[in-house]
Parts: sequence; structure tokens; C-alpha cells
Amino acid sequence: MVLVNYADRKLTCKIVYYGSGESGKTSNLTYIHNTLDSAIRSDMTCLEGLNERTLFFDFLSVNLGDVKGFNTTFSLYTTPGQMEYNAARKIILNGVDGIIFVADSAREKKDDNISSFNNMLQNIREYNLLPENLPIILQYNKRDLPDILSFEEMENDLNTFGFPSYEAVAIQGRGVFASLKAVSNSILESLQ
Ligand SMILES: Nc1nc2c(ncn2[C@@H]2O[C@H](COP(=O)(O)OP(=O)(O)O)[C@@H](O)[C@H]2O)c(=O)[nH]1
Ligand SMILES: [Mg+2]
Repeated sequence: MVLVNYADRKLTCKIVYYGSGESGKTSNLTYIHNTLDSAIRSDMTCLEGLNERTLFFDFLSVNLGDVKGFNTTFSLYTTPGQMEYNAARKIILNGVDGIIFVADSAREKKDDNISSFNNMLQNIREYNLLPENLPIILQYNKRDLPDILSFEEMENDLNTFGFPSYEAVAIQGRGVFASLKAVSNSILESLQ
């Protein structure tokens, strides 16, 4: 749900990085944080919870400046990946405008990616959102690892909807801004 403030001409969009534990969600935010000038991004907040009742996530906001007369900000959140934190994941998805699903390309993570993807579909449906109507992009991360699933295998495993998909090496920044731009543009287009 894009927040539009007509009085102040401000637009705020919420993007959530989703994916199994250790797939590279925090690394995406860290790279964005370290690359952008502090004038246009916030500090990065990393909240660590001690148990499943504590909400924990990373947060970073990025100001795009003027988009069609509105001062536009993207709020970026990561979800905790571990299976036991589903309550936290669901809360973070509240009001989501776009999702970057970060999959781990390591061959042994195949099943983790699939369960996390299905968990995402289930959680967005619980908010009455349809995956085909929500800007979602897939990021196949860790392409630098030695034993990885091929692009085609990952497409077969995860991309039955035909979402835009990007290869990435988040720790080096590869694919990080391409993913963010793709989902941001898709959100802005959906507003017109
Ligand atoms: N080789 C490699 N390691 C990565 C990449 N992205 C993240 N990592 C590493 O994977 C681990 C988990 O990353 P993190 O961003 O914390 O995952 P999160 O649990 O999804 O937030 C860390 O040790 C990262 O340095 C990548 O593209 N390539
Ligand atoms: Mg993390």
C-alpha cells in the first residue's frame, strides 16, 4: 500500500526482501547502504530478536527525490528467513508494495528456496494479495559459489509466474541495484 501524502507531496513505498535464512537479504541492504550517499539514505537499522515473539528485521530507507511531483522514498525491509519466524515475516509483509525474493544459488539450497518461495506465496495470499498483481522480482544470488544451480534450474524451481529474474553476487554488489530498480520501476508503473 503506497502511502501518498498529497498535502506534503510525498510518496512512500515499501519493498520487502524475502528468502530463506542466509540467502543474502541483509547483504543487499548493506551494499545499498554503503554505496549510496548518506544524503539520500537513512542509517541501516538491524533489529535482532531473541525469540519468535520479537520482531526483527533490517531496515533502510532510500530517497529517490522527485518523481512526477512527489518526493519519493522507498523503505526497504528484510524478513527473517528461518522457518520458525513466520509470525514476524507475516507482520513485515503488512502493506508491502513490492518484493525481491532472494534465492541462494548453492545447489544444496534448492529445497530451502522452494519452501521459502511457497511460504511467501502463502503469506501474501493471507493479505488477500495476488502474486500476479504484486511487483515481485527474483534474485538468484551467490552466483560466485562453485557448486550452483543453473539459471534454468532456478527458473524451473521458482519462476512458474514468469517474474523478472536477476543473477546476483550481493556481497560484491552485482545485481543489487538492478533488482532494486526493477521492483521500484514496477511499483511506480503500477501507480499510474
Ligand atoms: N559467496 C557469497 N556469499 C554471499 C553472497 N551474499 C551473501 N553472502 C554471504 O552469505 C551469508 C548470509 O548473508 P546475509 O546477507 O546475512 O543473509 P540473510 O540471512 O538473507 O540476511 C553471509 O556470510 C554473507 O557474506 C554472495 O553473493 N556470494
Ligand atoms: Mg539477514
